[in-house]
Amino acid sequence: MCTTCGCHTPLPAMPAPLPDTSWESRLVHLEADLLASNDAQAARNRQLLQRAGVRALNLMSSPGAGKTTLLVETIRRLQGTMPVAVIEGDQQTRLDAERIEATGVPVTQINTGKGCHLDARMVHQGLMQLPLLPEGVLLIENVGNLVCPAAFDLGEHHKVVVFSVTEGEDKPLKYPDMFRAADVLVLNKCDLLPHVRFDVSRALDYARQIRPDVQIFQLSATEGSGMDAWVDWLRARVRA
Ligand SMILES: Nc1nc2c(ncn2[C@@H]2O[C@H](COP(=O)(O)OP(=O)(O)O)[C@@H](O)[C@H]2O)c(=O)[nH]1
Ligand SMILES: [Mg+2]
Repeated sequence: MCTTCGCHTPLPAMPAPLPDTSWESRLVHLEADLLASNDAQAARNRQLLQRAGVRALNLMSSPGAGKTTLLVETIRRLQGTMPVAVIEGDQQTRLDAERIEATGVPVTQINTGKGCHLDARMVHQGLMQLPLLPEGVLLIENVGNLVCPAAFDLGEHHKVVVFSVTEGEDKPLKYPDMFRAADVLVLNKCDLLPHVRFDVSRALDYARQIRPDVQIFQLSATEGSGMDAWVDWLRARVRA
């Protein structure tokens, strides 16, 4: 029935709705395509690592939480016991790669330019430049950022969030995607606890609210406390 005057004139068939071509909708599709293509490359990376017998860790944090320091100290403890290789991600410079080079292990630096995270394609390029030796570990340092790196699978076996005591307890609640994605949390700079207002149990409660099964290490990369437990865990994961 006609909805205007109430007569019984059959209404013309409604035209099919036009496809939603708004920029918001196109953006959502683009993002979904981008993540799907990233996931496909990440699966290929994972296969490559699996075949080579290499366990990969993706270290993420805000800038300055201590990822490179933790890597250098971890490498010092692992050297001579297993092959180690490193992919360094930063927007600019080779500064972190140089710090790793000084330890003597193979490293490749990826500069993302305007990009705020590593993606699986970049990591694949890095893999092509590194020796991947059986029963070894690949350590990937992501770009310092608590947001975007959480969304990009790189083909790693573990995502590690490095969270330092100078950042405030509330970061797990403010950046839940990152703290949900990471299966391992390293609470770094614990040597500074006497000097900063940071409630460790509250911070860890927040982290567990976001991810109840998160594996936690409390340490100081510079002073060395807590490093043994972290390195033992890493060794066990590589042997597993
Ligand atoms: N006191 C203290 N400082 C640390 C610790 N780990 C790293 N730092 C310092 O934090 C700063 C940033 O470290 P860096 O490893 O470059 O952080 P990244 O940006 O996450 O790679 C440097 O000045 C480090 O010396 C730690 O355990 N304790
Ligand atoms: Mg760094």
